[in-house]
Amino acid sequence: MRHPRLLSWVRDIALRSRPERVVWCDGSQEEYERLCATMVASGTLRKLNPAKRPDSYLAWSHPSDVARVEDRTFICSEREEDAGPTNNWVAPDAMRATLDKLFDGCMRGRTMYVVPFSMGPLGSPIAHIGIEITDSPYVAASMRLMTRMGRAVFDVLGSDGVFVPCVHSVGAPLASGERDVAWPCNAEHKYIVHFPETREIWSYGSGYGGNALLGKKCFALRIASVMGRDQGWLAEHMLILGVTAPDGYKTYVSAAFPSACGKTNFAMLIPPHGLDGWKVTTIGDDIAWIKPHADGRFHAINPEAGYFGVAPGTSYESNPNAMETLKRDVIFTNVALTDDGDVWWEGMTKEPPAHLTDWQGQSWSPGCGRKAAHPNSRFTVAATRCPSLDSQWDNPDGVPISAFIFGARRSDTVPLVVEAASWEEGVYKAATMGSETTAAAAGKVGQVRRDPFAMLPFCGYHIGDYFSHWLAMGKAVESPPRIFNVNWFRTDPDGKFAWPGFGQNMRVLKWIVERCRGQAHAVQTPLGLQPEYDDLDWRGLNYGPERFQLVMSVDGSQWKSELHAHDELFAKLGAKQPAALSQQRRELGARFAG
Ligand code: SAT
Ligand code: MN
Repeated sequence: MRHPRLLSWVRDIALRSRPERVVWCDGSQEEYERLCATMVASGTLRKLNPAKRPDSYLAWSHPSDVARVEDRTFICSEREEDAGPTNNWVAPDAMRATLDKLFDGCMRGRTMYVVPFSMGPLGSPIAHIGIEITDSPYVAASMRLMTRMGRAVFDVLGSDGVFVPCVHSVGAPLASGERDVAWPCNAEHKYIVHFPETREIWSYGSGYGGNALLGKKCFALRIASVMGRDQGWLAEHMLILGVTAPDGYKTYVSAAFPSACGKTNFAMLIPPHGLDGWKVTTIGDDIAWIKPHADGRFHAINPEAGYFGVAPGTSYESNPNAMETLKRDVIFTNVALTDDGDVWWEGMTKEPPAHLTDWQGQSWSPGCGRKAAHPNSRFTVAATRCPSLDSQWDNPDGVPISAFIFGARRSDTVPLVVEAASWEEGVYKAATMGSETTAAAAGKVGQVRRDPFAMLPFCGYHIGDYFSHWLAMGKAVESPPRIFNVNWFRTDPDGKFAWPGFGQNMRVLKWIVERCRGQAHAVQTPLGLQPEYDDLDWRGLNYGPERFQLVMSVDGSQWKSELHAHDELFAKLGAKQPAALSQQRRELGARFAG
């Protein structure tokens, strides 16, 4: 490794945080096993029964460190207006002063790992490199599953290549002789900090998921969204999947949903009975980097190389491919432990086991009134374990995208599917999307909030500028993708889901790819272009026109308050409100009035 800037940065962080030792990670299997063995010895990980779940581990976090902390997440741009109304802003100098204090000696008694990683196929023109410094072996091991991590990154960097510096500490220095706890973190101080101009990430106090695996939301979304704005591409909270039709034609689509709304299930979908000739393959389940390609289309890569998916609700019924992916080589976090050394979570089986140890280490039995797994418990596993992995998933050229799908979690108002009549209309719909909150972020669950492009907690700059960037990107390629909205979560008058979801979502996906191929029919409605009952393929499913009407219905009075919520979002944008979206709002209002 001969990269003077990188070396002096690592030296500087070590001098400030004063770890006991510094380890440069090479990304090897031996190193991964060593990290896991260290964590088994320290009590961070428990090795699962190798007969049940080979080479797999379970971590239980501190009960205060279980999800992303959006109110402790900061975009420290030079000017406050560049962070915009949806981000927490602190002036860079003030934040640097805070970080100086926090990081002073914060790694005492710990090992500091230097983790080189590539987001995207090594050397791909769409990929970018990061180096994470962390005092958490859990983070180092997870980064090996989630990214292309290791020594080869230094070859790509050469002696002066560009990388995003990511500094992470659990914020729990050890006094000499002090015994470590199983999940070190800082219950009082948490800071997830981004400096967009200098493209730096600093994270303090949490060891969990997106707070700590800095390649994910911090780099691949918040910092990358800024890079995309400046360089003319898109970093999106989107899965990428391929759909192969019975005639062999393959279509790639990219779909944005808020956290914990089934992106992993959709990305690994198995077509239901009746649509047996169709096939879905997986490129990614959470993030897409999308760049204009010389062929006149957008090409996308999955910058990640693994899945950090929500465990509860994952089952052989809801997602057989995920269950197969999880058979071995997995790190589970905050799920329950079975008496024979395996894992369990709510929804994995219809009948829960008679006895478990819950995610907080307490004895658990059905009916005890507590959840056995935390609602935001997760699995971390390499993409290469996934049976539906697409043959092109590692292609440095990416895959051409034919459709963007935006999904929200709404029990009412928003219909099952609608296609935008134009790029501008699609951008409007994505920008004004509302969704019920989930356990992926600390805070209240089930409240509708505007979540533009499913990027509310992930856009690293002013959301109004982000809308303008999207509007402009529609002209960056000759053939921009079509834009669709979906909602799998409509409920009936009894409060039950009215759409069967999961594999049955293939019926909607089929209509979408057929629209892209000019093969499917739609009617114009006040909301856009929508299928009629006979436009979807119902073979193998008993789902009548009345049920369809229920999930497709658009209620004028609900839309009145929906449009009001759009206006409240736009009111926050002030002068950054793009004129094209004001125009869309006027047209939509007129269609509902008329
Ligand atoms: O950000 S995490 O990776 O912890 C989870 C999510 O919000 O999708
Ligand atoms: Mn996500």
